[in-house]
Amino acid sequence: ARAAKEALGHVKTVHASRTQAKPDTPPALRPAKPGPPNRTVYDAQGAETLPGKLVRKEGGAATGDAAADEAYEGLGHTHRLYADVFGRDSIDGQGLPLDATVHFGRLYDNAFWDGKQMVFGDGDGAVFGRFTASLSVIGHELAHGVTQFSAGLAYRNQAGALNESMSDVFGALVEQYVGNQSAAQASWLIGEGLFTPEVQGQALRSMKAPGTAYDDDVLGKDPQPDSMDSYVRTSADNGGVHINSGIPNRAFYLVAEALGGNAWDAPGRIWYETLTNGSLSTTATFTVFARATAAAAVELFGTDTKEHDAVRRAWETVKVKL
Ligand code: ASN
Ligand code: ZN
Repeated sequence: ARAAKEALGHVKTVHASRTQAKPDTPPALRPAKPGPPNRTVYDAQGAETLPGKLVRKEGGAATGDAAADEAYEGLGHTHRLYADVFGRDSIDGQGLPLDATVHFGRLYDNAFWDGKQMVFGDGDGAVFGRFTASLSVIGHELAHGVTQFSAGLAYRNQAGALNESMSDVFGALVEQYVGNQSAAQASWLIGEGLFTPEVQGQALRSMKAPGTAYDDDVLGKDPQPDSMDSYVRTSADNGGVHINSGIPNRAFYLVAEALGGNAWDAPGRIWYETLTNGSLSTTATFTVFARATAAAAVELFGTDTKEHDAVRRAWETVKVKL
């Protein structure tokens, strides 16, 4: 039960016209078109040594092992979201190989990014099943790598909750993109399908309604706040990074709800721009981040546009001062 609880705690494109006087962007400054992914999946075979035994490389046949094949496919889907929608080539924007290890440890109730690769446990079978079963979890872990190579948000206090929220946002977007779900159709759940039938709960977290994802005898009630009124001040979990992420998660959901359509379009572009344009400091607070999303909305869509309004209103609803 304690291990399970810990898991919850963690658990412009410019078209140059021919007649334009301005010269094209010089080749050295032009971002390279994203290439295909370069995935490698390893099997730790129940040990906690990384990376483990290589079981599938890019282009290799399915292994027949569900965890290994889910990891391979999930990394591919996530790479495709960044490439197709945001023009980003992998975790570092430069085609970084995607490495993942499955069957990490025994009855291991978690998944993580270790600074270099993704790692997935099998779950204890009582509370959690295998962590590769949820595409939003695979997208969440890969997004930790993207954050590391972009804004570099520190993993503590509000910056840490923003780091966690970035992973939930892009984890949710991968699932929606692959399922071709609009913001209105999406579940906005992170880690759906991870709990065994023994657990009273639908997922690790809900971005739409933070604090309602589960309520169980073993796990207790989902502790996520849905506005600054219930912000949790704690020294546990690096200052409650997996708890307070509920606040920026809901802000993203509210932007997507207000704008309708697909969340990876305008909302995703605004958040991606904020994360990657170099304007955030590594210790950004919720207010600093909120202002940066408003600035990104203005930059991409213009002042007082519906996108700019949706962003301002969302932060107002979750009571983050702009
Ligand atoms: N599943 C957690 C996460 O990626 C693991 C952790 O907190 N290190 O946030
Ligand atoms: Zn995380």
